Amino acid sequence: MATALHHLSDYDFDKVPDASNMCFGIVVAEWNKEITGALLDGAVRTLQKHGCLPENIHVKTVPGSFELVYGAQQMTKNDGFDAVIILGCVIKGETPHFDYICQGVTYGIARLNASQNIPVIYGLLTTNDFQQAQDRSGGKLGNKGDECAVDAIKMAKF
Ligand code: DLZ
Repeated sequence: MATALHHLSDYDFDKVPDASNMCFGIVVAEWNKEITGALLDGAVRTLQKHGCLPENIHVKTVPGSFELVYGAQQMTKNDGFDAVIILGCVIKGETPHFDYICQGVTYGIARLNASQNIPVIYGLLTTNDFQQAQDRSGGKLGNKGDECAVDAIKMAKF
């Protein structure tokens, strides 16, 4: 989680493996696309910073965060990927809908990680408001997309 003590884009560059022979799938939700587009930019930029070739980054969109589980499951069926990243943003509204979507995605991705051979990295922002989402998608607390890219490379190596 991003806190005053942890900036999402801060990491030790030298501890990240070389990604020049790796291939990644990214599933990104269209809901709150100003935020998810910024998460995607961060993830792609960081993968490339560590040597991943643009043609080895495969991006697919889904309508909303709830569909990220299906999208990730389809991608994990492709042996060519070393890791899959999901990117979404759920912002709390006036009803309990937020809780159901967040729980559904979280359990779904956890289940995929326990049952498939390809690691799935959890890039879901779950925020109380739009400002908190902006702060974590390239704003004052960094970019969750950067963090997910670094984690995807590390897990691919694992
Ligand atoms: C319906 C809905 C709502 C209210 N809010 C969000 C949101 O903040 N972020 C998001 O990614 N998706 C939202 N959705 C859409 C659901 O994730 C899903 O796409 C629909 O319920 C259709 O399955």
